[in-house]
Amino acid sequence: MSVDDQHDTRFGDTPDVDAVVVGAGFSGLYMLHRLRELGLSVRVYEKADGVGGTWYWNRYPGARCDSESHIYCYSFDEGLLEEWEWTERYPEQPEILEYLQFAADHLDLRRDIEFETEVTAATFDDESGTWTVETADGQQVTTRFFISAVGCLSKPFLPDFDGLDEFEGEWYHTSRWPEGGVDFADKRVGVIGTGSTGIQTIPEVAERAGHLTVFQRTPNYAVPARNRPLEEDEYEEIRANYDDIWDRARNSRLGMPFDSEANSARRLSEEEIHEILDKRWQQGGFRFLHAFEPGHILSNEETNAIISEFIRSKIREKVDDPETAAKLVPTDHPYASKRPPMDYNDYYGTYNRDDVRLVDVEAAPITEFTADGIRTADGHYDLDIVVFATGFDAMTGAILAMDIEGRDGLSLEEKWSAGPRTYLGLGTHGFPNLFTITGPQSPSVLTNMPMSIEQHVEWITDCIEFMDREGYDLIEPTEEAEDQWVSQTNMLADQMLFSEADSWYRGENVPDKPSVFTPFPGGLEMYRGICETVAEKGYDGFELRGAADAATVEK
Ligand code: N01
Repeated sequence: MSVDDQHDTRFGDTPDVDAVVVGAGFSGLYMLHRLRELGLSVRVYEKADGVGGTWYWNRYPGARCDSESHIYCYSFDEGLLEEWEWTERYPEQPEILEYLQFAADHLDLRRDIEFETEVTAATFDDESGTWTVETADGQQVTTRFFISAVGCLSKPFLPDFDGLDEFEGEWYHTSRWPEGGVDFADKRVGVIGTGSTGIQTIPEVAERAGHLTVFQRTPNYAVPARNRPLEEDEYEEIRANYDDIWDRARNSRLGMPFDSEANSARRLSEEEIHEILDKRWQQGGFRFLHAFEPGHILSNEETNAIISEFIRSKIREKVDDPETAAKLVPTDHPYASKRPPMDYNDYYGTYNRDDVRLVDVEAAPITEFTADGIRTADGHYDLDIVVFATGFDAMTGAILAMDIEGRDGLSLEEKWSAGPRTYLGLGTHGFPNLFTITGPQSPSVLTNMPMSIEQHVEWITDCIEFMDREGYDLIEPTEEAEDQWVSQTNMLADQMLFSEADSWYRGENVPDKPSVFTPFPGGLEMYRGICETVAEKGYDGFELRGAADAATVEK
């Protein structure tokens, strides 16, 4: 099908395009590629002036991906795998951005992307069975499929501190970093936040600033990443084994091809467990989370307690001052019940520097910004620059930033007011032909993202192909299937340790956001199997409506 030969809707109207995709990061780019292969006309809208998504925006010093580079890329295209070569074990932001630019050129994607164009609204019209998508610059385009590729961590969260307007210094959110960088030389800098981002950036800022004050509310379990250059022969071996690597990654819980030393620690002595942990500590990164089967670590209190204590002892070893060490040791949540961060550049050792100070804002919260800095309940800190490493309105924030209206005027914001409700994280009842790539209640952020993205994009592509082949215009999850999926996601989460941490996984970092566990916690392998079965059964749990007679077929 070409732009001039588009699919008529069931009432004969021709939409402007077959599909609108929002976002030109990993998911939007691949979605565009696959839909074009199907012969659909596609328009991608991207707010930024270039491709990259997360990797366009997150330019803060130290920004790097915690997934290993050889699996943090597309697996579907031999040419991409052959022509691209990562330089380090973990890819740095500029290199990932360059990779996505390279992929966009390699697949000739840019001609269907409108940059610097923000989608503000999308409204479904039941009469014509089409969506009307609106952009901030006043465009209106009709489309058959409306596909969100906005990412899970793309709407920054900025706490509402009193007095920020009065602050006379500079301030930046890590995910809206100026392209030219920030000059920290001789400046008194404050960093708020010690999540994955804060832990990546704090050692880098400490290197550059005159003085650094870190405002920490909750300490975290940072595991050494053990980054290093990738050697040529190592890379050759990776290339030679890619089929096996992808096969193992796709059929794993976390979308990573790593083995565990043992499925469970249950029958092992504490000494044996420590031996394994020591070995995995040396390997670093997510290989540590694979010391035992990750599902076991994430659900077994006893094993998790041993691992948590193991990391605490490592933190105490690293930090010279016992009082500072005590503040840095997490005791309020189990390891990995929040997203486990990685330490690239001696994060804990950074607190041994004379020019770095740690302030516990759980004990004495930030009360306000002043013209000269930050006031907490027990003092004032003079600052020239403040860095907000305060995270995101995750999982739903960027989708709900668009005013999405489904059948009968139902707004998505209203529908999700008590937390997201989806079927498979791919769609939601009341919103026909809306697909959400790595949407809430899919594995997404609990996995190596490109693996989950590819699985979603391929499933959506197959689904659209099926619809066209069988003569269906509209697809929409049934309410029953959705209710069942939400219950299943919650039930699995309740069996794990996630409820023991206040985290963005549960929306708890954003005031007034409903506290609901949002990713699907059963793992990529289980999830993939469920999605495949749904498709094999003719899209079980979805309602399909046909072109000719608008007949409703419940599967
Ligand atoms: O955000 P976070 P992030 N006063 O929400 C603190 C991904 N990522 O940007 O823990 C004081 O984790 C907050 O404190 P607390 C990764 O999935 C990926 O670091 O809520 N402090 C916390 O310390 C990650 O999980 C890569 O008590 C306040 C911090 O700010 C996700 O992005 C690299 C506060 C926010 O931590 C988000 O990480 C980097 C307040 N009012 C990140 N409000 C890759 O590898 C918040 N905080 C791809």
